[in-house]
Amino acid sequence: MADLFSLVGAEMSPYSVKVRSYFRYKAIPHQWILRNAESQADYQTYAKLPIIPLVVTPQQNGIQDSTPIIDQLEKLFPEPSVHPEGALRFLSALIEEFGDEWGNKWMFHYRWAREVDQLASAGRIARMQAPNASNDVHAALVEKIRTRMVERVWFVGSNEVTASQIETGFAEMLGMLETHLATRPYLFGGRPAYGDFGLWGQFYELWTDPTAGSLIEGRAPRVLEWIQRMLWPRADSAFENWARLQPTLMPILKNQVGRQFMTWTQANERALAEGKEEFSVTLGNNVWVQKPQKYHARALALLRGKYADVSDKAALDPILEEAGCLAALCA
Ligand SMILES: N[C@@H](CCC(=O)N[C@@H](CS)C(=O)NCC(=O)O)C(=O)O
Repeated sequence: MADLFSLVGAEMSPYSVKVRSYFRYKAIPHQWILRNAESQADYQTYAKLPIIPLVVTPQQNGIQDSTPIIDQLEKLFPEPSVHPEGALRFLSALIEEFGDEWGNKWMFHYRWAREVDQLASAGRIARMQAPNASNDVHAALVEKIRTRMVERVWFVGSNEVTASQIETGFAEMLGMLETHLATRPYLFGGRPAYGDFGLWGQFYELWTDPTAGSLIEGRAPRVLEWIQRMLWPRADSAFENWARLQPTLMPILKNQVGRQFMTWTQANERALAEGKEEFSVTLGNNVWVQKPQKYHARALALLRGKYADVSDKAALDPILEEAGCLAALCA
């Protein structure tokens, strides 16, 4: 047991399942520990932030935040690498960040916007927290969780103004991803890349909820296969090159990552710098309104660091420029 990593997380946490999928891909010996009252003492010993997932190494060090967790593990377990070569390596990191941050808006919105999803999700969380509760206690817990989470949905920017934009954006992404995955098992070809893990964590959760799950199952069979494949990812063949990926990946980079996420990112950053309570930004043809997200600044700094570390940007910059992503990275 001494060589085991512990992964404290929850089935309904996109960042937890993202890291679990990575552990499985790398065949890293680990135990999955459900975050609940029973694991509380261990969790408190190693967690510095009140979030999951938490990874505890065999040397008893706690690591948090799924992106740095994977970065650290990738150094210890470099094969098979999750990083494609050249410009694709950064594009994969960009999609990872997009999944974590923008994909989380779809996920959180769909989970808590409608009654059918609220009840299904609060019910699952309540059973996870208190599996032995009587029916009455369970019902009260469901209501408590539902009320608390619905109140928090504004946090990711889901509100009356943005709800339809989030849903339209998700439908567009689903269509583009379906096309992209029609000829390949993973985002960058025959094996999972860093970007797959970030985007997949959110898609997996969307799939397990009633409304988004039915959209995926009804409209996007290739995406569904990818979601199921990524539960136990495998290296089937090599990564593809940009020439092959470009026709169906560039539309995703342009319409989703550049036009929406990176534009939003810059506006969020400005709003934080100006100490604003709320900000608005034009994304495509719509005006988006929300309170700034503090946490995002750290993730953006990390992404900019990765961009700065790319030694030869000759192939990368024209792609980022065309996708509308360059300005936010060079700021
Ligand atoms: N950026 C972090 C985000 C982690 C996160 O937000 N986790 C959520 C669950 S998915 C959490 O623990 N939230 C606090 C809570 O639920 O009390 C990561 O990638 O690990």
